[in-house]
Amino acid sequence: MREYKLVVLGSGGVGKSALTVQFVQGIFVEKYDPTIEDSYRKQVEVDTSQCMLEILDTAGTEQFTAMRDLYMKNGQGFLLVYSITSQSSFNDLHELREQILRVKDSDDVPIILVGNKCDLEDERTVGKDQGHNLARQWNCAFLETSAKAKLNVQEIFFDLVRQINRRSADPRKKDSKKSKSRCDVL
Ligand SMILES: Nc1nc2c(ncn2[C@@H]2O[C@H](COP(=O)(O)OP(=O)(O)OP(=O)(O)O)[C@@H](O)[C@H]2O)c(=O)[nH]1
Ligand SMILES: [Mg+2]
Repeated sequence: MREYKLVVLGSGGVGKSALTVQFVQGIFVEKYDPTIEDSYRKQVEVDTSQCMLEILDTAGTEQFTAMRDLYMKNGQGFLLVYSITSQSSFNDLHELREQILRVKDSDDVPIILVGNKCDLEDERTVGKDQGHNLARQWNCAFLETSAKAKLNVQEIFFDLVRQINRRSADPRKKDSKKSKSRCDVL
């Protein structure tokens, strides 16, 4: 069975763990308990193929940057999560994406932009158009989700699996290293 290493990234409190636990266990975690690092395994069927997903739920807090390089290196697909109630969580994703592209040394990494907590419409500060625009700029997928209302939770994980499948099916995308000038190397 094919294995997929997925990494959930984003600022503290945006709902990375709630989305992961809702997907893996089908329950909504109401209590906020900041994560250090948790990993989950779940077998799912995507487009008639059995897949084993290994999901790394990371810490939103900044203390563990050395670890970040390592799990970015190992990860095959990335969920970049912000909360629609927090503009700063949206802004924080730029740096994370830069780090992913740098560590993977590629411009073409499976990524989905996730605007979580979309059940909290009254507290929204990040417009849906902002999410769409950023995804267009990054040339990546985008969905708004709610771990609480169980909206689009399965979709974001399945989308990443499909992105990874597409890349391995397309030989042109297999070696998409950034073109490096000699100056970069020296
Ligand atoms: N209303 C609402 N609350 C949510 C949603 N997702 C998460 N929460 C709540 O937001 C708080 C933080 O959620 P977590 O999943 O722990 O956040 P996190 O991103 O894992 O945070 P760190 O582990 O510190 O990085 C918790 O109280 C959750 O219950 C959602 O979709 N809607
Ligand atoms: Mg967490």
